[in-house]
Amino acid sequence: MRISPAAAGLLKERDSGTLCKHVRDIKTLWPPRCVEALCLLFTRHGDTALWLQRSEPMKFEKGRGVIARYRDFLPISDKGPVISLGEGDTPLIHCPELSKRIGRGCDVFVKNEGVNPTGSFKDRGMTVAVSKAIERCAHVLICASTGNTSASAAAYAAKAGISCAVILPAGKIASGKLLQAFAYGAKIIAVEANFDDALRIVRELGERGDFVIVNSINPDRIAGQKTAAFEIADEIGDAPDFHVLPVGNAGNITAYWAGYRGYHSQGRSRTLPVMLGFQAAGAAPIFHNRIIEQPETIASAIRIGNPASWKQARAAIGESRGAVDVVTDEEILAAQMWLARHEGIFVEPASAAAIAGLFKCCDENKAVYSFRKIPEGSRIVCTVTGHGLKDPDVIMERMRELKPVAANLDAVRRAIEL
Ligand code: AN7
Repeated sequence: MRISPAAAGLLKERDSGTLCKHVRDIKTLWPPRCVEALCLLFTRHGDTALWLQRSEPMKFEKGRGVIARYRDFLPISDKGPVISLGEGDTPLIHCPELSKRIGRGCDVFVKNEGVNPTGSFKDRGMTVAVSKAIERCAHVLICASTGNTSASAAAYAAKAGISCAVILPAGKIASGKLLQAFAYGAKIIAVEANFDDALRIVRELGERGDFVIVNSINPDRIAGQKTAAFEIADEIGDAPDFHVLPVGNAGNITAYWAGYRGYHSQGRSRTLPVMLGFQAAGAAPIFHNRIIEQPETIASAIRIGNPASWKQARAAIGESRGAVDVVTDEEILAAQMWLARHEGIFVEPASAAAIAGLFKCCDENKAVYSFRKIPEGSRIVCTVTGHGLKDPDVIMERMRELKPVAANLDAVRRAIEL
């Protein structure tokens, strides 16, 4: 039987534990429920070595992921397993055209979370949640999702070699995200309900102890998502003056605020940003301060009527003297196209809510929070949360049908029309 030196080392270390000696019946050990049981199995079944190898230290420096970079700030011990796909370290892009819209010498940066391994910000929290789940000997992950959480959970479960069930509102998931969950091998369950009902079912299943919930009600998810704030502060050299982002289940705004506060309290940054969250007009429970029974928006990722981190989001907004506001579906789609065509950043509609929100802040009459009187030279960061290719359907409908032209220079020149 061939095993890597790292796996052998881990095995030796764990095998000295007392549990192994007490486990007798091999049948009760499969699927393995704890690392010690795995060690015992390992001695009889060579293939379990594969599982142990997953915990090997990363072989290359680049793209090692957020746990390797920020372990000291995360609930991950030195010896804990790390399940990573190289998430994080996403570009903070200076956007001159967006900056011009604000004026007053302000700088707008877009934190492009769409370039994470599964194309959304969820991977930051998922690497921590799944690593901790493995440490606690989980063997099935479960989540409710509007799409991105399910894609991310499915990918990290695949990397960890465990199962994943995703509970989705039927017919309301963007095609790219559903496709991802399927490709990564998750068990997909579509329910005749919205996200809020799906999350309620998941909470109940989680209470029975058979599943580890990897929605953002799992604090390990929030812990991992804080790393986006760390990256921004590390890159700018301080927190930005304003942070603009879309809000759905409100985990991300909670995590960013916790991240900025954590860095501030440790003296790693001198300032704290004003947090500005944007909900879709038809799915804006925090803005209206009431549960929305039937949320509706083209931005299916944030089609949420009863956010799990509602209170924490309110605290983030209150403590940072920020605001929550709404943007319409029309504003969202216009912002999505604008960002793609002026800055070369193609994001999904939910992410474009942040950009639509930024535009709204420039309009003193409509905005809850106006940028008209902000200090000159302010630094504004907008998080765009997911890649545009995940949700191609709306844009596809708008594209004119492509009619082939003859394969000669004249015909092609005429077709270019420039
Ligand atoms: C692209 O995948 O809730 O306010 O189940 O996919 O932290 O919920 C997705 C949310 C923004 C809102 N942008 O973030 C899910 C899910 C995109 C998203 C949000 C989501 P939170």
